[in-house]
Amino acid sequence: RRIEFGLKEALADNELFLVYQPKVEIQTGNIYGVEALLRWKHPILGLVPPNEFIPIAEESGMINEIGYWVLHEAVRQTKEWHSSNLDLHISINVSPIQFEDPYLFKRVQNVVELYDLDPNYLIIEITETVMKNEEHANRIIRELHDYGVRVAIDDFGTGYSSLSVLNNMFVDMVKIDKSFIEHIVSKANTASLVKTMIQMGKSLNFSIVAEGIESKEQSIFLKDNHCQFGQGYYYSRPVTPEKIVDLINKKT
Ligand code: G
Ligand code: G
Ligand code: MN
Ligand code: NA
Repeated sequence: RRIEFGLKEALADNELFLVYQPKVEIQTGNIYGVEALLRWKHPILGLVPPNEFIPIAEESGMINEIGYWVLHEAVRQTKEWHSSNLDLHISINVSPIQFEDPYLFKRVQNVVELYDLDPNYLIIEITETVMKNEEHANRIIRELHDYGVRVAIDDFGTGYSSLSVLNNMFVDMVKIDKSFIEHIVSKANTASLVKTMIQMGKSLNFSIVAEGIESKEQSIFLKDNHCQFGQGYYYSRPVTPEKIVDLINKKT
């Protein structure tokens, strides 16, 4: 297919780039870190959305190579921010295919050491899908966790994993899917569900990130209910690294 063909050149021709969405401490509004989100600017097709090319990269196996490019680039950028005294944490999305790689931990460790990043600044985002192979997932999560890299469960609530997954695994962060946040102000049952998830985070000892916050009302609800972190267009869309610096300087 046309996109698949182009994707092979995308890496070599520098057509891939990352944008970064702030992750905010809800109580203070301070930017705690950023999530790296992949973009592809095709020379003819223009900007191809990740929802179109990531599935193709996964089917063709190219996601591994692309995934390591993302890891390198995001860690490199984070070190650049650190050298200008911007103390940001970095979150990276890892595809379930990449997660199957038995050497994933080693590869992550290599990149962290190459750029001399404190591993505590790196957060790996995975979806509930990876729990299908529970033993393998557990081993990798444990290795990352022991090394100091944190693991977040992305899009939580949309998969089929049970609460026991969160209880038995070394998961450090849970991101409540935006389909829930969308209705926290308008639907009472969604509001209680989200409150329960926040409580659960407190008792099981992982932080909660609310995704897809688009309104002030939603942010107030989450603040009142002691949710720790938030992301969404209300705070900022994904932006260039330069824009991240501007956003932080404007705040201080
Ligand atoms: O910005 P948004 O349109 O950025 O992202 C769409 C989807 O693509 C999301 O599900 C997001 O997790 C996924 N995505 C964005 N960047 C990456 C990446 O670097 N690797 C993987 N595996 N998925 C990504
Ligand atoms: O699957 P994951 O959570 O990694 O991807 C995040 C996706 O959500 C990206 O496509 C990102 O651009 C998008 N996103 C971030 N904030 C908002 C928001 O406030 N509203 C909506 N609709 N999408 C958002
Ligand atoms: Mn994510
Ligand atoms: Na998500």
